[in-house]
Amino acid sequence: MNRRATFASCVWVLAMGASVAAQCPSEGDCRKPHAAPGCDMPDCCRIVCDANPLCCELTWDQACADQAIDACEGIACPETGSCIEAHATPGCSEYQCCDLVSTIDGWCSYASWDEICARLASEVCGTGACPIEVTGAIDEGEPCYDRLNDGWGIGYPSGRIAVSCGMHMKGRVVAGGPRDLEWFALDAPSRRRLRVTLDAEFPVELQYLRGDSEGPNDVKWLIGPALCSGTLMLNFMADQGVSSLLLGVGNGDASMRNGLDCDEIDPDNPPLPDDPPPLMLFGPHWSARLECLAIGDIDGNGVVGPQDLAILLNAWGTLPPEGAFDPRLQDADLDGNGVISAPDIAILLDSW
Ligand SMILES: [Ca+2]
Ligand SMILES: [Ca+2]
Ligand SMILES: [Ca+2]
Ligand SMILES: [Ca+2]
Repeated sequence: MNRRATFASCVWVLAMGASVAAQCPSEGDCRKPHAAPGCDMPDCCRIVCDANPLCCELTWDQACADQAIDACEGIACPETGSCIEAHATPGCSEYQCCDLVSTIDGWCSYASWDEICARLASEVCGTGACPIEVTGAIDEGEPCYDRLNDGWGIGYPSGRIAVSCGMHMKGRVVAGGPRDLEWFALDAPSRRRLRVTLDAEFPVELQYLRGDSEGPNDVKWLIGPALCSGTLMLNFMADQGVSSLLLGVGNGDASMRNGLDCDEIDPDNPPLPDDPPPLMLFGPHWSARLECLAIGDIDGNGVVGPQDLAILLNAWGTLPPEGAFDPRLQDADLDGNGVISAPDIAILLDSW
């Protein structure tokens, strides 16, 4: 994750050519002269030919190659190397996949196609949009250009969606521009068990955050089911006090900060006629149901009974270290002290 922090400070703008030459892409390495016009890296080819049309009309001579080396630094699609295998060089061999992954994570075409890039490629390349239909839900009421429900982000007013048992909400997450997160307030006077049922058109990053705006905060888990993998249903314990469920775009490796621009016009900042269309690699819509379960209903079947007791006894002892990140491993720890022991049985029997 450290590489991203380093990368975040290197900002560059990729200028996309306004007109597209007929020969982009064509055969031939953009960085080497060849007889035929055009070259094999679509974005680079367009940039060079926009500046020097002869490169696409006549021949890709030394001047075109020099210009490519100069103008296309950081463009590495396509390049050698499988998109779904890590390699030391930037870019990969399938243009569409390379372009998609690099749009989400610029590191992949800038520094190296590492394991994170390869995993991202396996997850998103070749997967189309998976639109969801949501009926009967309350809209979060957050226009993409406003941050009404974004927790305690710096520079935005604090905002969270107040959660009630049985609530069904819908909304949109945008990842382009200032990153959008949806914050659900789970604040409660005592530890309790909840179920979230989630559908989303984007790869889901879900976190449980303990603590208030003053901190200290503690992100307990992060789960990223694959894109278009269907409905996610998760039972989990929410601690006593202030805590929040955070929904954003990302996967187990990282948050995604690009690829979902707003799909509505900002009245205060309308686009210019020549502006590119919004970048929508996935759909931005989500739907979330929140239900309250009995605290002893470990298997979430609606009753507290012998099966729940059996799960608790099977999990007896100290929680595994992964429990700090995956709340499902804490299901039987009803009092939240990190150990599954007699007091948890007492709580379970109390809610029998
Ligand atoms: Ca939103
Ligand atoms: Ca939000
Ligand atoms: Ca049960
Ligand atoms: Ca316990």
